[in-house]
Amino acid sequence: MTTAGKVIKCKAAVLWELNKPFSIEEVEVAPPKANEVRIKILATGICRSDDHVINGSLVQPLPIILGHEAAGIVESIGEGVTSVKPGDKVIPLFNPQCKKCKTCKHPTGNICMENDMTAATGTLKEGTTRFTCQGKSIHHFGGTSTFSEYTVVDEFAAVKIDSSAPLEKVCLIGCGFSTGYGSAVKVAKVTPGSTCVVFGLGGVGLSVIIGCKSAGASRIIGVDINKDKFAKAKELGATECINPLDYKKPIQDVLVEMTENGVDFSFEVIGRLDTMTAAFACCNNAYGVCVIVGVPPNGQNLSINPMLILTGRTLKGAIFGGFKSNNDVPKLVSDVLAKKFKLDPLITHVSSLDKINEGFDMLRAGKSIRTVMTM
Ligand code: CND
Ligand code: ZN
Repeated sequence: MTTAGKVIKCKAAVLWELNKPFSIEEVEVAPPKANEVRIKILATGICRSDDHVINGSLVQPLPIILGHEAAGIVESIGEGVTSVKPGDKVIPLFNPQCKKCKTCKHPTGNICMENDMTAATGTLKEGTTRFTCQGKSIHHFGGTSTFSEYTVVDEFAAVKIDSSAPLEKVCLIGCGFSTGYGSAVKVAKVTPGSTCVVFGLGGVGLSVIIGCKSAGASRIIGVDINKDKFAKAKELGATECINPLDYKKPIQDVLVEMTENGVDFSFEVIGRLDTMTAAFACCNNAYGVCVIVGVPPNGQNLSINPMLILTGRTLKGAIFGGFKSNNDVPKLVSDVLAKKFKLDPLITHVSSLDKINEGFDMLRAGKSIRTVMTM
């Protein structure tokens, strides 16, 4: 029996209020309107950015269905959709690529002007939501909302991937892996023989390490206050790991001493102002490049002495590893299939949507890297 054109009732995790657990609810998912795609989500990862919404660091309209790191199969398409068809394997794109806006036409810019992160409306482009629960309209998150068995996205926010891709693994290409890997290879442009430091050894930080290693860095220093993260970081390419709590001096001073006047490339992959300041200060004064990857707390400012910039350091940042998502996501999936890199070490737990709150508790307790919920 086809579901196309009909409302689908399914399970979703709804966030009704900040700092509260998700409620597993039966939601109604309306059929896709013109230029929209309804997707059956088969696997979705838990990323710290979702948690930033729960704790208010990343401001979004409530109630909302979070989740932005996923893979699924197209269930039905709205009028005018040409890039995907029912049955295609797809990855939803929280940082979409419409290919028509000024940013998409720029050779490197990747914050498509159709994105719903920078000024979140919580709706699709048409201006309304496709989710209803208990008679209330529920917002979309980043145009993806993957903590639901079915979701609807704008056509520009879904991309077809290889039909043989294992969805329970490549879902990480929807955010964590691509963000970290791209931050190293595409944003920082890590060079062979260089020294890198990565602050924060979660799923995104470890993916930065994978990128630094593949770019030929000879020294990769991991920094984390949770030493349980060190073994995996070393397995993936960190040459040494340090814990700021083991030193009396500020960690940037320790790093500058360890590396003879600072590192070539530093990455902040936590989302804190103090570690952003440290990451910037520990890169070489003449040519160091610092990349901000972590999502900072809402409405706060960094205070930086301009002298740090004047001598030649570069401070930059990127969403989604600087990748143009529609172009690059299918290639990254093919790279996984070609065994260019492995996603398995990043997946520490496989779970289900019913256990979403336990999954977030594990992330907060520092006990998981990525939990992938399969449906
Ligand atoms: P996760 O929580 O798994 O990792 C963060 C790591 O930082 C943990 O291992 C912590 O122990 C460590 N940590 C916390 N505080 C400190 C500290 N003071 N000093 C040193 N280490 C510390 O998070 P994740 O890997 O999922 O995400 C990391 C950040 O990246 C987070 O801010 C998330 O929102 C952001 C992000 C950005 C983008 C993007 O497009 N730029 C995409 N996804 C996630
Ligand atoms: Zn993310």
